[in-house]
Amino acid sequence: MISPIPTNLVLGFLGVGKTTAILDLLKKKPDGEVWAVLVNEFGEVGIDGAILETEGAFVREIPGGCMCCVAGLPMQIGLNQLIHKARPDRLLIEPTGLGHPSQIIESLTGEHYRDVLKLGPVLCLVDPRRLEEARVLENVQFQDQVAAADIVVANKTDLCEPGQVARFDDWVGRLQPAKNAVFHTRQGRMDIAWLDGDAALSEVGSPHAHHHHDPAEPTPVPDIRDEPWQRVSNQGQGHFSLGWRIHPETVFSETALLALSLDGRFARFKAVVNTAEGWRTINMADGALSVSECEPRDLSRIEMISEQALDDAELDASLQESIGQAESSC
Ligand SMILES: Nc1nc2c(ncn2[C@@H]2O[C@H](COP(=O)(O)OP(=O)(O)OP(=O)(O)O)[C@@H](O)[C@H]2O)c(=O)[nH]1
Ligand SMILES: [Mg+2]
Repeated sequence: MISPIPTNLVLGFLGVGKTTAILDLLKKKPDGEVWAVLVNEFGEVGIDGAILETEGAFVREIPGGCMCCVAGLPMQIGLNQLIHKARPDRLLIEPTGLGHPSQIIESLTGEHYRDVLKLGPVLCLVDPRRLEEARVLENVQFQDQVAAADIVVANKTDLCEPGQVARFDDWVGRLQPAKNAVFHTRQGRMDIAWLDGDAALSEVGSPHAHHHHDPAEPTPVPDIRDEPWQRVSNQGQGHFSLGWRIHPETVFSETALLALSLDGRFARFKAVVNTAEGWRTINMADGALSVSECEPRDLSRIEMISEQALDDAELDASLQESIGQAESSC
């Protein structure tokens, strides 16, 4: 009989720093332990999995919408395969920032996983600056994430004014029921001790927040050699995503991609791409851009998320142009 796997959810709104926090936790993993990560993305392409693989954990992605909405089979299959393959000492789960964690928690603590997983404290990252936006405070997914959390962590405090952190403290202090713990951090730095303990498992269901879609059959992904330029889109929860899987030998201009990523229409821009300057991870959230070198991958992945419908043809053309620029600069 295998003992249940300690499991933690890392919640938070789009771009708040969940993947950064998980990468940081993986760096602090005790030697000899095997950790696994299940990452669920709103976009169809899935970038975070490719980013997380670098830290030596077993990673499984569920792209294409909130995992509670695409749930049922894809989530169960993904999770079962991950557990079977990794036999992990700990499981970390990053649901999409545009998702509904109450439903995920229900599945993870339900009959199917009761003897397999032991749900520990649920962590929720919050960017204190976003508490100034009424549309964030009123957003049902955000409210659901906060309600589901045992521990609330203010992240990106390096970008906050002191008053914004003080307002976060005031807001979090007024939440009912009170949270087990509240922390401030930057770059998603967390203490692995926060992962131990029990989840409070408060009643977090908010039926008005939740519209179940019929789980669609997952579409098989074509081989990149047969289709070297694949474009996929998704929409829901007031957001639109447009993503590309591209043959690894297609070389982009880094400068042109960075300029494109700062297009004001995007709430998020993420990419793991081959550029004339080498392989790069590009990450844009709230107008802030970060770029880092990375190892070559099996293919380039690019994803854009916006609150407005995106023009597929126009953005496709912009990407094509940034290949031309790489070629002409060589
Ligand atoms: N300045 C600053 N940047 C941060 C901090 N935490 C994360 N970032 C940056 O914010 C961007 C988004 O971080 P991610 O970790 O990808 O955020 P996420 O919540 O996983 O994003 P989604 O999965 O798309 O919802 C990246 O460019 C990070 O480098 C922080 O504390 N300070
Ligand atoms: Mg992420």
